[in-house]
Amino acid sequence: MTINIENKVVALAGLIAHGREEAFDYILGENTTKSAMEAITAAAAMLLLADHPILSVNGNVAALSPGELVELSNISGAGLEVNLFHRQPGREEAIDKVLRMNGAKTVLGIGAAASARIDEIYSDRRRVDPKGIFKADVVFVPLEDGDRTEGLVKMGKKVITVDLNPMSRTVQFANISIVDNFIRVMPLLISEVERLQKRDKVELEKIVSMFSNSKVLSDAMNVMKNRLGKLAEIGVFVELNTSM
Ligand code: PTJ
Repeated sequence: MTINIENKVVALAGLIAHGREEAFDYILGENTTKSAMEAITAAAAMLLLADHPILSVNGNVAALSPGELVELSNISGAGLEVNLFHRQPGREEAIDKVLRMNGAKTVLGIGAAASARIDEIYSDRRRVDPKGIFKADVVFVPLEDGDRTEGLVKMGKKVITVDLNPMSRTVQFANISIVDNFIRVMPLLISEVERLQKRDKVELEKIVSMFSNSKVLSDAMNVMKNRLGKLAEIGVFVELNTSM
């Protein structure tokens, strides 16, 4: 599925978020960097260590990689919960349908099921499912707004995010930030979960404890800075791509 607003899966603001992503991906070089891969490995380990992991699904991620979200849920044991910033009528149901068409058996957070309230969050996202985000210890919140990430962290939850903007409040607050395009991240995250599935708890804990979010953010900014520096020197984008 592509990013369009006709079927209600993606909010109008989702188109703006998508445009921002394209700009950052251009600067990053449209590749998964070494430090993004480190973050993906740490995220896989954190999901496997969790007692109640939840994958939070918004309109953009449901449109971009629905099949991979269901696959990640199946192999990691994490629940799928629809949690929207823009709760226009019909959107939750449209996203529920997309996930079920891609094989999801259970989707949390739809309609009255989102009966719990998180006081630390001020947007519509505060309404969550008591069986899902409310009791989760680890929450995967890709393409997220900063307030919610901060709220979840304040509640003592571990937060994993995906965001191409290394300066967003979300990546600053999250425990593990993957600065990469969501569509590149999902297949890699699935294969890392598969690879680490048989490792023991001590080894997984070591991967998580060795991970530094600030180092990963600094690396992402350096990759962008260096690419822009090269581009400024050469002045021709085509040459930049072949010379790096
Ligand atoms: O479906 P809803 O109602 O829950 O709304 C979803 C959006 C994305 C509209 C909502 O969460 C929102 O407004 O988010 P923001 O504050 O625009 O933040 C989204 C972040 O995700 C921005 O920093 C974008 O650069 C980033 N982003 C967008 N698309 C991708 C991305 N990062 C990685 N991969 C992408 N494909």
